[in-house]
Amino acid sequence: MFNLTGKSIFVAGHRGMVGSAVVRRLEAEGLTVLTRSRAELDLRDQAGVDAFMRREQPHVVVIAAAKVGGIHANNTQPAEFIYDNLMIISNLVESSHRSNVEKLLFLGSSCSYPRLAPQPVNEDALLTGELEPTNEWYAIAKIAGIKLCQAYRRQFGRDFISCQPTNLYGPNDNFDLNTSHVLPALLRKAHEAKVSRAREMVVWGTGEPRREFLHVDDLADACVYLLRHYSGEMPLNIGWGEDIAIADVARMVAETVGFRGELAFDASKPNGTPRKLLDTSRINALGWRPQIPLKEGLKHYYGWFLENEPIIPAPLH
Ligand code: GFB
Repeated sequence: MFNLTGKSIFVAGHRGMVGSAVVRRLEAEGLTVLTRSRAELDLRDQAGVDAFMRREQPHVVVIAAAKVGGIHANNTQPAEFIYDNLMIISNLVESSHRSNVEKLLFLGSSCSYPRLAPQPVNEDALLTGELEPTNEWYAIAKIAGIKLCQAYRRQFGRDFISCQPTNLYGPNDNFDLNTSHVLPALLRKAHEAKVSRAREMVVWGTGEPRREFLHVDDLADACVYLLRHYSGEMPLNIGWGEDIAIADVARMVAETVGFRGELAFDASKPNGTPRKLLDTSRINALGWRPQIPLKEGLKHYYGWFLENEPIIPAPLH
């Protein structure tokens, strides 16, 4: 077991949904967390990252920083998705090595697996087939991150580990309809449709693709668990264990919000990968399980949205 007590833990990306959840989780235990905003430290700048790491000498690094977005953002900003992510990951891994970081956790993504991998997707499926074209740029950067951790383990004996989270939702999510993932988009659309008494709300694609959703607080719990209990090359899957069709999750969101109108499917929008359910037997065998069922998670999610609506940026139509 790796002891986190008394260690300085740098959480890269602490303003995002994932990073902020990891910080909440660590601080709840009274652990020492180090953060830097984007204005203070551009993670794409190797010299800046290196100087920061040499100065601060964190013992532990969690790479939750990433250029992220939903299917439309991934599909339309390929250069930023590949470049920003490659730079962030490479800079942090190399600087962590130079600064003798004791433990590093890199967060990959379930979209790194082949588009048509057998379901539920086992960790061994990585690099066995073609990627989903709408997010291959992001996926390739995430695969590079996994490979960097493995390479620094092999060549320099570094305790750098990685994990593969499924689709996530929770506080500090991105609710911009052009760049968000499906759940924040559906939540916002259902809420706005309810408030404006609209007859219908639009759901992208056919509604047939299936996705698995994990509350970000469960993910943060898994990250801390892995920091303490895992040391190996294999990037471990983190998921809920069940998936749901987009049409069904849209109905669930509408019910949570109290929108009683119709769903209108816009088939001109991409479906993306048909199914993406992770096999979590490896992390389960290590002793970790998620706690927040989707229905309960959605209630809290909507509560957070209502409380924070005034500070959530308006959608770009
Ligand atoms: O969450 P999402 O954008 O990304 O979309 P992916 C999931 C599914 O929901 C797709 C449908 O089939 C979308 O067509 N969908 C329905 C919507 N309505 C909406 C909507 O209003 N907005 C959005 N965004 N989708 C992403 C990857 O894939 O998953 C990233 O592109 C990353 O790289 C992330 O891996 C976790 O699940 O398809």
